[in-house]
Amino acid sequence: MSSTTSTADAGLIGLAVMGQNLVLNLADNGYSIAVYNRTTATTEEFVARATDDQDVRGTETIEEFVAALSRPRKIILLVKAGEVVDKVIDQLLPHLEADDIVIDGGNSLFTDTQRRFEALAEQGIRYIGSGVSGGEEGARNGPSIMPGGSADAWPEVRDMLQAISAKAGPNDDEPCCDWIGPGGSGHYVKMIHNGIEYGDMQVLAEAYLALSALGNSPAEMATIFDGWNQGRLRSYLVEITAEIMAATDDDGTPMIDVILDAAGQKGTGKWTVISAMQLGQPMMLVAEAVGARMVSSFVDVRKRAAELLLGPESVGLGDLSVADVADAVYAAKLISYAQGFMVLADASAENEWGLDLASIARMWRGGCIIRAAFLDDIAEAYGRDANLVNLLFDPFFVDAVNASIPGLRKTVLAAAGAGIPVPAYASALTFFDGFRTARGSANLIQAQRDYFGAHTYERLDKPRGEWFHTDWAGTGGAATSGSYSA
Ligand code: NBP
Repeated sequence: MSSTTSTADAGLIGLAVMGQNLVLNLADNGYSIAVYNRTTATTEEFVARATDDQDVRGTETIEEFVAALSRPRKIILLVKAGEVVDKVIDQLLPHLEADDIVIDGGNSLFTDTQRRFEALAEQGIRYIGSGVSGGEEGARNGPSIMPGGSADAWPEVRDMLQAISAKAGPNDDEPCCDWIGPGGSGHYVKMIHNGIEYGDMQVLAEAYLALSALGNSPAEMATIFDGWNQGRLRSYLVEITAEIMAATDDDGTPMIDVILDAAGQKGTGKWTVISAMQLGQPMMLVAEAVGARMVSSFVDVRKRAAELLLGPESVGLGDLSVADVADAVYAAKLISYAQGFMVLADASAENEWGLDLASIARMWRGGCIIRAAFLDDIAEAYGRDANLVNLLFDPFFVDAVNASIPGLRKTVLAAAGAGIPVPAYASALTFFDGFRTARGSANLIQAQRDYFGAHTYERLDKPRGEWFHTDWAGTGGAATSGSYSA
């Protein structure tokens, strides 16, 4: 299809919504790009729409595509995540040479990326698994890009990826793209981003329920969310929520009132929670967000339950105010991000990735769905102390969470009393109260475990690491179950 004789700077496979927009972004930044798509008609149609100053070159076969690229080749994949990525890599491999660079920009599971990174390294091919966040608009105008994998490939693709990424910072000139780490770490960080995104959305959905119960119309909520977007809650999701509340259908009905309340999900929230659980990290707000989407999808069952199951007699919210709900949103977000960064820190240690948490917070300040003013605060906290044990221990966050927790507590109490489900808020509050309780109730759990399974326990009056067993019922012996752990 192309008549250009020089080779292209880079190539991209997969011309659906993300691929097309990323190519246009690359072309606008002065890169010549060869493109290939399984369905050739899509390639033809796309290339025909490129303007004269966008150097986009269509190819019809993988062979033609690979031959169109400068060496070492830089090939971005934006195909459907899963086995399609493996299929496309298998098609490419016979035509690639040592040192070529393959960049998977899709939402691949990080363990798949780790496997592909290792398999391609054996053949001398460098592999980068890179999360790209920001959807269609981000891909076109500047996404947040989270690349990880073959470190020696980074200097060769850095300029290109940073050129097309979003920019943030005081002068809007700091790229929201930096090296994440080895193996599957880039896709891991993108997965955690998506998990946090689930949490942020649920936190706002619960604010919508509470604000509705306080008697606010969608138009009034548009004003409230817009107000929130001018202060500490300033973020892309609050901004679009204000716009959604203001939008009306053709007949003037608020759009929010005509949309079925059954949420979809593609799996990254679930993956996040599974990974957090495997690490032993309680990323519970996101777990509740995933669960809430699941409950929402039981549309018919919920209708039946609404007929059978009783709520409280009073549905009033007492003296709950809009300001309390704003505090609930803020406190829940602080706790959710603290949980997310606990997971990142643990995953980094477990996998020896050396993640730079301040750099990750900076990368999320622009282009991506969770971009928000307070990511600056997170970056500053990890800038002050890279080994911060917990985000909530940073002086800024200590003050911020202590000041907003009363509003969260009041919102959870009021919602529980009125029978309004606020799983993310309740989970955040429960985590907060558990986290700040120096002596909790797990002594009973340990006693129970020792009673029925001889799992042993530690004592307050003995050093940590010394294990004891009691013959609780007088029917057991001294044998313990030291090797058994759940
Ligand atoms: P899709 O995820 O819908 O994938 C469509 C692309 O995959 C098309 O180019 C299609 O070619 C190609 N493809 C398929 Br399907 N099967 C193929 C096969 N067997 N061999 C070769 N190509 C095949 O596209 P998308 O929504 O642009 O997303 C691309 C990636 O970016 C995904 O991993 C996605 O999860 C991720 N992502 C998407 C968004 C978003 O907002 N959409 C945001 C962030 C990340 P065809 O034209 O021939 O069918």
